[in-house]
Amino acid sequence: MSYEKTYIMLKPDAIKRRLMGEIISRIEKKGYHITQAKIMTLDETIIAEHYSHLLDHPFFPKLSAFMTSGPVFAMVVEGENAINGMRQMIGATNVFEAAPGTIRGDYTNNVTENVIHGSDSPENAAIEIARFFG
Ligand code: IDP
Ligand code: MG
Repeated sequence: MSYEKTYIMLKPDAIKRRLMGEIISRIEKKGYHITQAKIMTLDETIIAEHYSHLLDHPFFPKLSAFMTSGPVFAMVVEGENAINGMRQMIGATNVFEAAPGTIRGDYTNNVTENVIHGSDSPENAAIEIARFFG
């Protein structure tokens, strides 16, 4: 176990549905620290970078349109095992397999509009924190 920083982003659906407070509260109650945060609107260029592993998928244009459709809430979340711990809290990418009690399991039934992003590895956490917080 090690003390880690991860990049967490509440997606435009979370902001539109006014779920920010509830989700931030769940992160805090777990014991993590939110050490940086900002609301921003992303453009297609940064989404193509952030989701470069998905550029060739047929759903990419829909994903990009969604992610640029309104503001996101970006955070650096810190704590013991924060990277994997947040992924556990977020739940599966396939929302139909996201367990009840996870954020996706509790708040969405839509494969694209799935409320929240969390870094999937220490390497990507460092890249994503640098990408969005400089
Ligand atoms: P993750 O968000 O759980 O890390 P990724 O595979 O990195 O999953 O996918 C990034 C985002 O792309 C997902 O969170 C979701 O918004 C969207 N996405 C992933 N797979 C699909 C799909 O099959 N159809 C539509 N959108 C998808
Ligand atoms: Mg991912």
